[in-house]
Amino acid sequence: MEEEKKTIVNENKEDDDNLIYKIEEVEGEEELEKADEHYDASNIKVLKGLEAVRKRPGMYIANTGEAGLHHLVWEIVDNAIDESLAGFCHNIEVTINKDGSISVQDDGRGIPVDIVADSGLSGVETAFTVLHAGGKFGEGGGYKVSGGLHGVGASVVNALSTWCEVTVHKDGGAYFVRFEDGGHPVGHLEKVGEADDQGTKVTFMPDPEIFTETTTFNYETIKTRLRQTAFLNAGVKIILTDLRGENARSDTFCYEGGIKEYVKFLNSSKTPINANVIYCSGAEKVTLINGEVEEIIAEVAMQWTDTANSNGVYSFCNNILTKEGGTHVDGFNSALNRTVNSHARRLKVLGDKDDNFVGDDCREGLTCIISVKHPNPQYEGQTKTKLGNTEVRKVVSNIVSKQLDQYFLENPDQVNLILATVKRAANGRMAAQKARETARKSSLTITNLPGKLADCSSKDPSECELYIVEGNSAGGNAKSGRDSRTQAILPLRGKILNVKKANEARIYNNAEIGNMITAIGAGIDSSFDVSKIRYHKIVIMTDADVDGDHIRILLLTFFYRFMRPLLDGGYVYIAQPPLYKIDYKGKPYYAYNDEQLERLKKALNLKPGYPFQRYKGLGEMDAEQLWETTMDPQARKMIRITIDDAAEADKIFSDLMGDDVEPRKTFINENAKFVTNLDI
Ligand code: 28G
Repeated sequence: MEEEKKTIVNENKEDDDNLIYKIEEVEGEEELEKADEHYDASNIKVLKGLEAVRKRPGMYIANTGEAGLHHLVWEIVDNAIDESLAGFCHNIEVTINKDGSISVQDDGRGIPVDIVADSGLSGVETAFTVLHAGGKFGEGGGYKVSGGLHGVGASVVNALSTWCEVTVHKDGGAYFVRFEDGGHPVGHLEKVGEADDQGTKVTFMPDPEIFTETTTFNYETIKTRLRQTAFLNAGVKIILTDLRGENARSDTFCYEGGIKEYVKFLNSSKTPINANVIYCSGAEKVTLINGEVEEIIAEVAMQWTDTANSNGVYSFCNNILTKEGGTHVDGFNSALNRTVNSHARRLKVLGDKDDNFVGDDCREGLTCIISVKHPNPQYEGQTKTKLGNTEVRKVVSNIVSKQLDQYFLENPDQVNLILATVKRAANGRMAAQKARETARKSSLTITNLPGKLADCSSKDPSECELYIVEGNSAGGNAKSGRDSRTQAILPLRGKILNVKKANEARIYNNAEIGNMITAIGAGIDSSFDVSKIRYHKIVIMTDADVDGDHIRILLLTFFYRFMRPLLDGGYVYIAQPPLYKIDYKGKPYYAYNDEQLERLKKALNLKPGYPFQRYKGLGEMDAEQLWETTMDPQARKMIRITIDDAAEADKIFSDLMGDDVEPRKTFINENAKFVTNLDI
């Protein structure tokens, strides 16, 4: 058997370059030898499959940009995590190699090396060449991470790599196979030696023909994801190492406390209400209508803080972030409401005549991780990130109801603190509602925009821009310098309210914020409707100094907490005024950073000591300069703010809002994950 197959592959290899092409021709031929028919047919299918992946990578990974590139890594790491969920892998090492390839190694059982009947190939080759071969991995009661949104298996990674090598240590042997040019095997899986340990190692080089934007792995991106993976899989040790560049970097993640530690981490710069993270967990077997029995594991970790925010609940199914929530979140919410209200009644925090607390009240300041493991998850929603399995709702709600109730009974001090927070939230909500109603009434009679706003004449939001400008004088210059057809200017006087600390009613009554809400014109908080925004670019323009940084953070925090869809939709930008100006032969030259300044000096051939101006604030530029350097859509540079990962973003904000000045300063420059550079 083995020998026959080798012959065929070697034959094909003679014309390796055109292997796929050649095989398409072969497909029509019916003269194939009987014995090889089965193998050849599946080989054709395999290579056609891999070719399909290369033709339309977008069907298998998010995109062919940086996100898609990193999906390859998640894909392989997820397979190692599956092996750890099965109980056999405890250590995972991820190494970015000097040549730019990446290796993932686990100490699991090793991918099977025996021949798989269906494909006639070894388990390893099957996994790396047959599309969706991964789909079977979960059979037999395992929990599969892959199979989620982009869980498409090792074969997709292989198809999108210039080369890929797999080493397996298993049952005393060391086995090796290499693939090239999008998944073509170079020979077969071979026993290359002995081994006294077990595990799998995969190394691959992403194909620059596919990933045309970049093939450079981002250490921070991988680090954040692996840390999250370690939090979600208690006890698994994940080591990330970067061998590129001068100094090797390395981070190790291992959390015995799992999601409990995740909550602690997310709250590390917030002030907790309940000192210890509350943890509920359990597993339930559910019999489906078709008689199948599935076991669902659920865990929830929660801690309230004094930070005003009711969106701190993050949910996962099989380690995949379920951004749109789903039945596990519904189950949690109903249990939380029931339990909080029943204890509020018992402890007379709610009187007989009072209405129940609503969901937002109960979640005020709450940071919560919900993690379920399900053998057969169904995803729904616009982005397929909403868990749909109805049986999960009851499982989570039962576990949380029972265990949170118990905790509240056993910890009277904690429950009182939590209920006080919930009550404060309810009071704030009611006051805010009143303030909102008053605001609505007055805005019904006067459809006036704020007096300070210099609006643009176009009424087409897609071409309109709102510049929020620090200080009245810069605001004046921006107003004279702008393109008044599409650019509106709203000057801000001094500092705006720190919304992290202010309560909601105060926010509605704050003049600067009120101006912003009316100018943007889409409401606020739960009534915010992004389809109504009057400008598709909201540009924050502040000085390049500490005060400017601070105002920018306050504005971003405000958007984050009260107009989140603005950030989700990528409508928020940061203007980039130049830092330096050199006057040379009667013409101004601008530089936006130190590196550019040096390049400019060289390009102009300036003698050392040639004078240049360092802009301290926007006010130092006249209207024309401000237009030329910072506002002219043809010439300006802006940074678009995006939120990749809400949990991380909230943490970043909390860090920034803390008392340290340093993290704020480095925010824009160093948080590449949070801020993506965009030339416009
Ligand atoms: C290092 C990077 C990525 C993996 C395993 C281990 C097994 C396995 C993987 O089996 C095939 C099909 C259904 C059982 C399972 C080994 C059972 C016994 C495994 C990885 C076999 C898949 N021995 N480790 N796949 N199933 N690590 N790491 O990919 O029937 S994938």
